[in-house]
Amino acid sequence: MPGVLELTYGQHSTVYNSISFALASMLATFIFLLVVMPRVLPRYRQALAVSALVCFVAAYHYWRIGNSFTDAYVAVGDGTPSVDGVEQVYQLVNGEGFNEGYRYVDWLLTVPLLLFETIAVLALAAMVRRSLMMKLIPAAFLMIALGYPGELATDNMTRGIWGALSSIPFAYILYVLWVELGKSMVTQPEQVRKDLRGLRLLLLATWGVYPIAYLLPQLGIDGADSFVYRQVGYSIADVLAKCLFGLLIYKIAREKSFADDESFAVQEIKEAPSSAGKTAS
Ligand SMILES: *C/C=C(C)/C=C/C=C(C)/C=C/C1=C(C)CCCC1(C)C
Repeated sequence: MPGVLELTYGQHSTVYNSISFALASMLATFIFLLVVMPRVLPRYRQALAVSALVCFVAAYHYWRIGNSFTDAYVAVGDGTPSVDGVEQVYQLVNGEGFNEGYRYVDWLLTVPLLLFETIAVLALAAMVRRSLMMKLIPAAFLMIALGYPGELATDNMTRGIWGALSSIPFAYILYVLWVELGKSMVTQPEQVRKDLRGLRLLLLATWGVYPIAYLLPQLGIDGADSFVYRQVGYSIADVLAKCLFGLLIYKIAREKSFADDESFAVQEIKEAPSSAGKTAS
């Protein structure tokens, strides 16, 4: 799949920088989540560990995506934005082009893990958790597998059909999560309930970016612009859906740790340095 044949200097750096930003965010969040793991009760550590894993897997793939991008497009000229008044361009040099496959492999791994961490932080009964995962994971696989052929397609018709098919399991996942998070909110302390509401909105808002970025050609944005917006859209959505989401999972896990076990809060205050007292956030 040759893809876009030429990028301007500005387009090239926009994509390059968004990939680099995503890679840095994933690595930083990965380390942060590992470091703060002891700050929640053991029953919530699995959610943080999985969240950290998501960021690690995504960081690895962003590194591969970055390499694929710099290998695929090479500057024509001496590397400055403008050569003899003519704007520098980057041209596709190899037949295989930029490999969009890394993103799909990444989603195939990270989307089920994100669903898992969301369910894990709720600390539901084992039976409920199991039945939820049995619904959500196959739907996630189906959503991504059905999207991929359309991503490779060069005509809008084929892209649209696969996109529409992929949207069916997508809608199902959002529906199940929305209802299930709603149900579990009833039994949560006030602050946790607020954060779960935020988590649900963040999920809806960020996951919604993917199909929009995918369907840009259908919305009349074509060629290199469509490629650039899509790469930036996917990258920003990934940072919000994995890093920010992971931080929110941590916040909820911490609040639930305090709510579940008073002695946990007391112990934290004792261990804190002199300015204790207001350590509970
Ligand atoms: C960390 C990565 C995440 C959360 C990826 C999520 C990806 C999606 C929700 C993708 C959805 C798609 C559709 C609903 C239709 C078009 C094809 C996809 C795969 C882009």
